[in-house]
Amino acid sequence: MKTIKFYTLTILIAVLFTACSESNDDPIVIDENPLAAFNLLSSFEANNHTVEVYSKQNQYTIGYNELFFRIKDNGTDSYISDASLTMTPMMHMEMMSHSCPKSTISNTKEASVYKGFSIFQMPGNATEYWELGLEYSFGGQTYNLAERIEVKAPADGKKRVNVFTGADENRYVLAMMPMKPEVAVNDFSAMLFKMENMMTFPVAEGYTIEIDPRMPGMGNHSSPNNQNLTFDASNNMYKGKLSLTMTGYWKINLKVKDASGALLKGEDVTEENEASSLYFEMEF
Ligand SMILES: [Cu+2]
Repeated sequence: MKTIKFYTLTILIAVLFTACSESNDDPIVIDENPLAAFNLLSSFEANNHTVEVYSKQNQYTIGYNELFFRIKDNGTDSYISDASLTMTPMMHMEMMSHSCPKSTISNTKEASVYKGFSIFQMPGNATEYWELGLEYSFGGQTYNLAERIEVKAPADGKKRVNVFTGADENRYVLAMMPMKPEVAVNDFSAMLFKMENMMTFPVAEGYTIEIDPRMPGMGNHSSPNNQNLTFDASNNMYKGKLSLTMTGYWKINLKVKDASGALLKGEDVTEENEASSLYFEMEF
């Protein structure tokens, strides 16, 4: 969103600048794509429309993916405003199919740009693949498409999503929110979903996610002033503070407790146990 706003501002400044400078004969090229700063991940042809999917990332990645959508009417070559969209990512595995945690798709300040997120739990492979289903409506009509997408492990191989069975026998998906780690006490957030069935992943509310960041390469030392992640109902996220005292490889050991304080998954880091079975990783 910030990038979109920034982009609108850039156009405005460009227009103002053109208006004020008479001596400049060079044509000012203004790219009209409000998503020009993002990566085009997919361009689906269906129903005489082109549906484009953009992301800050350059691939569909395991973990949290913020996605932006545009729908072009191929007949008029114009982008559709005020459409409503829903997405259904499906992974077709050899023995079964399942979806993943995902958001509704909402409008942005750009009338022809829509956004949402999807949290892929696993990558595709040679025989098992993800398909992105989209249903969209405008002008009183509803259209559908479903196209294969490539979901890959992140280029750095770091773990940003955990799928686990809790002590309550429920299945959960825990995803780290994207962040730029710094040597500082960082804002740190995650999303936690309960797997109700293969298709339904409601937000798990009111839990606690305890964090214990460690540097395994340096005697497994920790850091001071961390804050466990607690639920923020305003955006369905778990928020806390992650203290990183130096650059390098960090393992963020995790413990998830339910609303009553009962431990669902994860272990303490001790002399005998160097890591929790539940963790995120980062290196910077
Ligand atoms: Cu799968």
